[in-house]
Amino acid sequence: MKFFPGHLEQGEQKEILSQLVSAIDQAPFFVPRMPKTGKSFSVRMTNLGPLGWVADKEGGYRYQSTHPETGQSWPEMPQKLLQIWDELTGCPVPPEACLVNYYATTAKMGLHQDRDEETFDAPVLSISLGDRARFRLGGKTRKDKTSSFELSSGDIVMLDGETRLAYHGIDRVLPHSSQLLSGYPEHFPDGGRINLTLRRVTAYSPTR
Ligand code: MD6
Ligand code: FE
Repeated sequence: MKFFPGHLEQGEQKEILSQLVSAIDQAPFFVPRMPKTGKSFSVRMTNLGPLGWVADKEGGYRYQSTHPETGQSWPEMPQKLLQIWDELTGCPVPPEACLVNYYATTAKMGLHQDRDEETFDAPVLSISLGDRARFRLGGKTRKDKTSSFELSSGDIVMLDGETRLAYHGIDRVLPHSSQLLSGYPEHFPDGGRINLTLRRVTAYSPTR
């Protein structure tokens, strides 16, 4: 795991957020559902880039090139996000999916592994915007001990190498701990937190 606290300055956070708001108008948040039970996630999601992660009762967890409700392609991945990926991962290929998670005040995310990708060679890069949250990180099995730390707006976490398949989740969001989302009251009336995870989905051949 690599942790880059405060990696993004406030101006950069605002730039990414304004691009996200345009993207959300094109690809609105949807409510993901658990494959077997059909139970809703408390987090709302959308995606940027050629592929997006979706979850529903019928089709399970998967990547697809279109929004599950509008049927439209996902909005383009902003150049700024591609730059951050290049700079921090050193991965020879670009990310194909940027999953956008929106947490209103009481949303959380259970302990999970990110394992729906075809390759685990590339890291997953996670960018936090808005309210602070308690992030929990464990090991490769659900039984491994976990520890938690706080993520603030502008922080970046990279799950790579041994931690690429580590269990992780969000215990809770600290309501009103950031002002960043208050610039868009019609989109985020009660503030909240946005997390972006950049992923490589398809396999690639190593460059030497
Ligand atoms: C979140 N993050 O921070 C949820 N996944 O809201 C993730 O699920 C995550 O932070 C893969 C790698 C890093 C992450
Ligand atoms: Fe994850």
